[in-house]
Amino acid sequence: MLLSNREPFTKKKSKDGEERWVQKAGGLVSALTPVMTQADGVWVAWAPDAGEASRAMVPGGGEPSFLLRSVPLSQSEVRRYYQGFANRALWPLCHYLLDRCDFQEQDWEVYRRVNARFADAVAEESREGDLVWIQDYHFCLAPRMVRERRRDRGAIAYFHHVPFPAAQVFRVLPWREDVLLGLLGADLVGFHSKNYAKNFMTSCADILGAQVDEASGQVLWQGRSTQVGWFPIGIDVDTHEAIARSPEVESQVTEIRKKVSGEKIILGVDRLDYTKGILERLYAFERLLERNPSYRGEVSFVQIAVPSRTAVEDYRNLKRKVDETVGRINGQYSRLGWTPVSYQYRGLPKEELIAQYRAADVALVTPLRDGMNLVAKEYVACRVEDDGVLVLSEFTGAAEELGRDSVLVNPYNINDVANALDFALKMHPDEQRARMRRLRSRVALRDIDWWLDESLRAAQASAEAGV
Ligand code: ADQ
Repeated sequence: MLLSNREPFTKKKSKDGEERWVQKAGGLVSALTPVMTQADGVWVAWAPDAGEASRAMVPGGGEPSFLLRSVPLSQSEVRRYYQGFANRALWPLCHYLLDRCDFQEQDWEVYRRVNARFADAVAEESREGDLVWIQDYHFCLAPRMVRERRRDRGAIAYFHHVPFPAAQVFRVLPWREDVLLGLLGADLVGFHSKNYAKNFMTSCADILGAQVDEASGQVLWQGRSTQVGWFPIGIDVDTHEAIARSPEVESQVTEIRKKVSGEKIILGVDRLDYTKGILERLYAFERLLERNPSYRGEVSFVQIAVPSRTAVEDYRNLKRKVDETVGRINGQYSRLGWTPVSYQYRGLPKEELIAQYRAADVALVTPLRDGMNLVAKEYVACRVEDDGVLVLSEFTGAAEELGRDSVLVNPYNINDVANALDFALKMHPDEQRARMRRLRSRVALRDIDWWLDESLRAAQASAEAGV
């Protein structure tokens, strides 16, 4: 049984006027759908468009299906729980951006209420012995709430998709004890990296006074023990590779190369989020052009940003600043037949995105902080000819696995990123190939199925250990 903020399927009206459930894009949803159907599972999630709670077999229509239990939220709940506490308090806090945190008592109260509502739905739907797997920072309080509401002793696992900050940073949160106690309601708390797991355990020891055994990952609090582990999430490597090799993508790559005016392409792909370092990245590209006139007319930077959290003011401000910065760079450096920055503010269909990955000589992945960052792994998986260079922020979870063969940068250091771009653009094809081969084998080793198997096995084991 699964609990996530986003629903895995949405209802869409087709041309014939009939309503159908359509699977949402994303690796997690495609990996979990077969698991859920096989286990005859239940997925509980927020229904942004639904007026009332609903239960439906998805996708239905004779296909293998599972039960989707949708929980509706009022507009003011969305404002306080989702845009408020989740995205204006926990999100910036976990990404070390304290000046963006806005801690509102009322947001917290609604976050607590909404977590309880979801926990009620989980308890109602769960059957004897079901494993309940809770996803992400929207539901930090749910593990304990589910435990309190369930009569049987099925396992409860939680996975944190964003970084868990250093204890000194986490301490800033006014409701730090409640959040830790909420998480400790789980049998297993999972993170992307050893470092995040350590930060969480240190916070439990420092803030709660819990007994922690870092080596075995056990946190003991009031007679109950929680297992803490790290499971770096992966992507569906086989599908990415297969699409990357398809003739349709091949012809799209030719089109992209024709359209983009420079000889070489640098690519950025992100949700438009201040944690992704898009502005800083633009400044670095500007610095590259400023210092190296030979790149003018030769190199183009393609930034594709999918709109995100547009109801939150910080995100609207960021969009304005990105628009202005792109305008400034293009205004200063464009010449006949060459535009330095090609900026697209939209989500791309999977095939088109993969064609962009294939067309790019350099991927510039420079978040200020990122739990994992799947774009880095997708770029690598799509480089089926073993060429291309990944420039990667040292503050991503992905840097733990891919740091060695990418060009690692401090995204706050504009000169460092500009130098890294110069280095990447000049890298000899033999070196590119050697690095990319190693990166590709590392991404293939821990794909999405590996993550799923490891996480589920650890969840069962922690429950069986009776911790
Ligand atoms: P996100 O912050 O959303 O995820 P990321 O891991 O990069 O960040 O995943 C973004 C996904 O959206 C990728 O699959 C990417 O292909 C897609 N995407 C981005 N821009 C797009 C565009 N313009 N068009 C189409 N698709 C686009 C959170 C955490 C991450 C963690 C993941 C998974 O913040 O740190 O890696 O969850 O745990």
